[in-house]
Amino acid sequence: MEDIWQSAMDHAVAVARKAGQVVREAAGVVRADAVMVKSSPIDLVTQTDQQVEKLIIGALKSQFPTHCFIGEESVSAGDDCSLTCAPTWIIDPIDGTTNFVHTFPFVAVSIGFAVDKQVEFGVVYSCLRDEMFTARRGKGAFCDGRPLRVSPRKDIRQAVVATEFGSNRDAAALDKIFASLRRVVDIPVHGVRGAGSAAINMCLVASGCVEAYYEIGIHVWDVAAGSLIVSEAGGVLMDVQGGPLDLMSRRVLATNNRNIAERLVREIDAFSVRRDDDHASS
Ligand code: LIP
Repeated sequence: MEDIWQSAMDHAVAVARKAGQVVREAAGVVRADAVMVKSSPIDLVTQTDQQVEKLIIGALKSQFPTHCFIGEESVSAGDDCSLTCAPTWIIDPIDGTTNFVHTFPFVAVSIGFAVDKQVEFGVVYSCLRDEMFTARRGKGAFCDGRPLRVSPRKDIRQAVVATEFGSNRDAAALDKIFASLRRVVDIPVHGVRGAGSAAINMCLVASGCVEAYYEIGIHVWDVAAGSLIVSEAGGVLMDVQGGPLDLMSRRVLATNNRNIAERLVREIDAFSVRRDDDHASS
């Protein structure tokens, strides 16, 4: 089994690099009329997202025709979004589409691979900055081959916390997002930041640049790869109300240690969003 997944990971890294080159070349030349919207006016998608997802899935399927695939744009187009025990590739062709449209430099190709619902390896290619983040279960996390380690800071008052406003503009959700933010700022922490890409926020936790990242409203393709990069760098993953991270719940809390995670759980005003695998109302 070991060798099979290692060669799959090597292939994923090569595919992510190729996909990232396409994204990099397209960034900065996105025409305003080529930007479309999905669930809300600030949930953006471009032809590059769709083209790059086809490129990634095509390249992976040619080597692994029997595997399952969950891709952001394929799910948007009506494909099933269920995580079963089967080997499953979880793909976000452009994590940070708004950044891509505006050439804000945090844009990632994210490829996670899960077996038995457990992420075996994760690849996040920060393509505008040309940084390749990788992790394999039990074998550590790396950026361009350098080992990653989370921040050693223990005191939340010395922490930088990353979070995002997401694309939900429902008034009740916004109230909770701002209430949480106010409480976190008021701890007080050293600062609050947001890269505009869940995958890159998680790589920032893994790299020790920020102590924590939380968000409600992300999708499994935003965080599958990044979750393993955080845990393999020594970090902690939780639900925003405590308890284990559920990749399909659309809620994530990633931190450098358990104390900071538990403190943030106390400050976050959590709310539920429709799960990625909720087929009842689709
Ligand atoms: C984005 C996430 C980000 C979130 C945005 C969006 P996309 O992913 O990475 O954390 O705040 O609303 O979901 O849509 O660019 O792949």
